[in-house]
Amino acid sequence: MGKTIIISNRLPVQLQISNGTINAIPSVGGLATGMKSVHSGGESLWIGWSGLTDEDTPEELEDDIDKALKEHGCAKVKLNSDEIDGFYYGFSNRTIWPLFHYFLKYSEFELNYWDTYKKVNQKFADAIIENSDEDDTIWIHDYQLMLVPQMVREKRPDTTIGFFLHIPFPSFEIFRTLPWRDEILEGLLGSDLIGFHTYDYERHFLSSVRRLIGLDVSFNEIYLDNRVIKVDSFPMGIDYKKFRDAAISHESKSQDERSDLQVRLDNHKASAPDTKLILSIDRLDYSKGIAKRINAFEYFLQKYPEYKEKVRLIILAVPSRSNVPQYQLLKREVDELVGRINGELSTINWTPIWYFYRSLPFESLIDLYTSSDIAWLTPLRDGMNLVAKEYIATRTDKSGVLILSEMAGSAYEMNEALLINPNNFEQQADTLKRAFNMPLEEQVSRNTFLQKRLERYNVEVWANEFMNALKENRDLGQAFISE
Ligand code: ADQ
Repeated sequence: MGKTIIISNRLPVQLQISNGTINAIPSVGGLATGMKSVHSGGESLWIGWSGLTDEDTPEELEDDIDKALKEHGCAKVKLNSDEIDGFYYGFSNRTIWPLFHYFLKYSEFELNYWDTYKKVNQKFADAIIENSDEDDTIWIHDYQLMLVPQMVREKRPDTTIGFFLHIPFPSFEIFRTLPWRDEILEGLLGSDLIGFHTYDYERHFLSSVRRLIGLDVSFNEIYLDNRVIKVDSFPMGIDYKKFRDAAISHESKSQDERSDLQVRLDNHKASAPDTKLILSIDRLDYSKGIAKRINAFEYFLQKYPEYKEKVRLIILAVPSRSNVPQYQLLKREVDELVGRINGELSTINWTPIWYFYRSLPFESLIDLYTSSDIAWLTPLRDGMNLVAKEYIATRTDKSGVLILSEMAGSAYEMNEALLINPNNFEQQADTLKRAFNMPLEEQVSRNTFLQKRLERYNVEVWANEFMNALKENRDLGQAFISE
């Protein structure tokens, strides 16, 4: 049996060169965090972009770069800065990302972006062919690489190929606006199995396949050129044990071992025991609804002024795609909102919002998860949202309230959370009040169900289920051909 080849735009480590030394920095983001535990456990090779453009890579360091990547079980696809601009910042993040998150007005239909996307997808497909054998199983990830399955299929008609989309697949009415809609569907249909986080995304995809390219679809199977392509939903889990264990060891830390952030959080608790901490963590992305959340927080304090000095909102926004204008605008908007609200409402003893715009180490994430009474996550659209699951996993005493947007894929599996519509400020203000006053027994009861589910359906189970379904479908497909 061959190896598993994982392919994604970014590798689980990003390389940086400073003073001739190569540093490997762990990648942040849902895909990297989730798949890392799958990759480190098994026989696999991960192919992707290293984070260095050709222009940033001195020729004499090429071999050292390959060696550094090999240590992490990785191989690189080389990209120059024009390719990164057109493929990543362009088609992936200025066309597909906004469109698939229902931000139609942000989506740019630029022929140049599309041409570079095709060219770079071909580079990824070539790297797969170069680094794999016929009997390997290929698992391609996410919206940056939707043409790759068919490009590999053309060269390796019998190879087993799976594809997983980490973001929503939009409804037919949205998807049909894309000028290259047929090509994207045909690219994906090179796979044997196409996975989505939720049944709705799966349904939207099947409906587009049926209505746009008129293929024969039966239930969740598509018949094409003597092949059966299976479409299914696999809601992604987290490395539950990793978060749980980190929270347990966090509790046993002595005073001296506590991080500066934890000391600050502890001091806050000690000086204002009645004040509750509300946490929000996201990449700084318009799909995550950060600006709306801050406005809703202000509305909450207007509607229920008795909570002034009783709550503090911590916003951790991780810098993301800062070359794209919409992200720069959002950064400015969030900076201004936080400044205005803190300026207007702060008192000697109280700053309503603590705002961090940076990527924090894993330990600091745990400090924040374990110290916050409420997690408030309000994406306007989100494929899954792993932060919601990570917060629950770290609540070792089962206390804590999760307020979660219904527009996140994770809401389908997290019914015991307080689910809200992020556009409804009235409902959010009332839900924050409810969370603030929720009796401990109710918190424990809700989190017991949530934790059990997260522990059972962790990221390893998720990956295994996908891989098993892929192999099963391959066998089924072969039986279909020989009939
Ligand atoms: P993302 O949009 O990146 O992922 P999310 O699922 O919330 O969103 O994952 C973020 C990840 O980054 C979490 O695992 C979190 O721990 C980590 N992280 C956040 N802030 C951090 C920080 N400051 N420092 C270090 N790590 C941090 C995309 C889709 C999601 C989908 C995932 C997985 O947009 O909808 O859930 O892929 O499929």
